[in-house]
Amino acid sequence: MSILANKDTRVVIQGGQAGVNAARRMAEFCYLIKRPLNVEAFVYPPDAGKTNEIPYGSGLIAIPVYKSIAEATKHHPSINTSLVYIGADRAMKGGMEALDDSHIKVVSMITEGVPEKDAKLLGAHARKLGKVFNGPSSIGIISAGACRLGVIGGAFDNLVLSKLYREGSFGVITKSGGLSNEIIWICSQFADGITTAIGIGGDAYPGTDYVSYLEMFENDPQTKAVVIVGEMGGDLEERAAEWYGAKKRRIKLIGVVSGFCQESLPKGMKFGHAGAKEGMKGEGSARSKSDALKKAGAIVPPTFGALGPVIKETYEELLKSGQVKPVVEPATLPRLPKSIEEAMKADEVMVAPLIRTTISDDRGDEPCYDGYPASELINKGYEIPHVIGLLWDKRLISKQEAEIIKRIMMLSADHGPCVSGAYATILAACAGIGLSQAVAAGLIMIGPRFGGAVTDAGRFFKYAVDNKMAVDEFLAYMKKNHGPVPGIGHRVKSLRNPDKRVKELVGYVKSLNIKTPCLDFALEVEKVTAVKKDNLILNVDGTMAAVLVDIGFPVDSLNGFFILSRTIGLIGHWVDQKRQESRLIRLFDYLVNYAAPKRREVPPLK
Ligand code: Q5B
Repeated sequence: MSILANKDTRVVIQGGQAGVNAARRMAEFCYLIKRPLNVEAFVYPPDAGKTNEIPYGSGLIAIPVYKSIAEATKHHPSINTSLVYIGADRAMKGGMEALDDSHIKVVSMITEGVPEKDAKLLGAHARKLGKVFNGPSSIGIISAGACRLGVIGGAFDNLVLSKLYREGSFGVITKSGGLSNEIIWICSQFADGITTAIGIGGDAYPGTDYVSYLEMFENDPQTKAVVIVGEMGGDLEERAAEWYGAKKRRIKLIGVVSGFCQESLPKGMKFGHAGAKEGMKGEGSARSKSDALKKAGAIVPPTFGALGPVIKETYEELLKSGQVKPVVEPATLPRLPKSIEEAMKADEVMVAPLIRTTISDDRGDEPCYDGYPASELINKGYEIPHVIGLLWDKRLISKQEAEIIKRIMMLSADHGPCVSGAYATILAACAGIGLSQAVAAGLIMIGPRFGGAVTDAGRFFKYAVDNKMAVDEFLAYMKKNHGPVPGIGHRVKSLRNPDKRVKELVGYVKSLNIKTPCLDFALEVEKVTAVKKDNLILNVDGTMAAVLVDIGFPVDSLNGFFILSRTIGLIGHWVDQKRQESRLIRLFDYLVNYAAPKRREVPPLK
């Protein structure tokens, strides 16, 4: 048996992420005791309609989130308990909502910092309704082998060490969350463990006092002794002593009160818990509380360190009298599955990686490009072209190569609003499309005719050079096997209207006196094609391609140079339209050649 939380406890958690974390802890306990998850629902209006995924063993359980307690209990009528983990300002409203629901009998509140007047109202309301309000600032309630409500008990390993997978004979009531785990552990090491442990919270006005819980333990035949851990301030311990001494009780009471240090400290010291206030004129002090407990017949160890031996002594007496039987521990216990990260750290699994990268790594404090920390590259004077070199070709390019790339990018960053890419981005911007999608619309235009001929131009010029082809031979080969020569031809540029970008780039590269076999070949091709038709010049794609192949960039990366630099222009066009608050574009009829059939009658349907 157990009190407050048992195998029939079905929980609604009022709270967001903090509540989800509590549910995870509760699921770990359910997994340990091989019972289904006892959390049925969440109430958290901002996430209503969604589900929270709670890990259980190696799986995930989807728990629905509702707007209100009424909605949660309507869909899950077996809910009888609420765990409240919402902000202190909303805690009273949430607690009241739970108390007022006819399904709910126990409300435990983890929330800290709840105003004292709210806590008093919640406690009084629960008493009026004959329900239990535990907390605020309560770590929760745990019944060994049956139910965990809240985060009490600590991590999974601690649950096992504290033997919470099966019932013992000791009840525990504490104000302190941290101490509750310690006392549970002591009961499991010096005796046979706990039945139920309750954190009542360290606030000045806990919703339920020791006496109410002592009554419940007195009526629970499995609980043979109860350990209460009190602290100075208030009169909960005195009232517990009064209750215990009032008549012969079935349970043994072991009491320990912290705060003797107060006697050696200057007056007016503040202590951790809001409820741990200095006693007036010796009343409410640790000593007077301990004396009251002793006088009532409770077992009071002289120091905190003597608590374990006292519990042990009590347990041995219970054994001797036959009130408890020695426990036989289960041979095996469920083990919480490790996460992949944990298992890998322990060298227990080998995972075949899903992807392989050879260019960058961000697992340290900053990204490393091909091994070089970004900040070090900056501080040593490297620039964007060097980053391109590292990420696209895995090499630290020279100053000269970087200068060529910088110029390529500057020359191809934009070519006005009329080219396919910019026009597409402008159309999208005017239709109200966002930056990334509008730029993507422009980028989609980059292909074999517009801007995306760089890679193929590089590939074929390189093929010709590698195979020592003559220009005529190359043109015949292209005509027969591939069609128009990529990198040759322009819609508006021609011998009469030369492309200054091409002249600029060729002029600069030639001035460097480096070997440029591809560029030389491309210029020879232009000499032949431009004679046939004056717009069949070496275009910007072809020039970039030839130069980049000459400085050693891999052919497959070449379109990237146009894509990267033209993205600068596309962003500019989007921002420009946005700045002007441009209206939706609709094509004028006079710009369309309507070659469709004239209007005619639709024949009857056959
Ligand atoms: N003919 C660029 O053509 C264009 C030929 C050819 C042999 C060729 C065309 C082409 C290869 C792809 C290329 C990049 C489609 C261009 C760029 C960036 C830009 C853009 C901007 C910027 C233009 C008419 C006659 C036909 C064709 C023949 C054409 N090209 N023969 N080799 N390469 N080039 N693209 O003027 O006998 O009449 O049937 O595909 O390199 O995109 O500023 O606008 O920065 O944004 O529309 O500079 O050259 O001519 O296709 O009607 O052809 O010429 O076979 O012969 P057009 P088409 P025929 S730079």
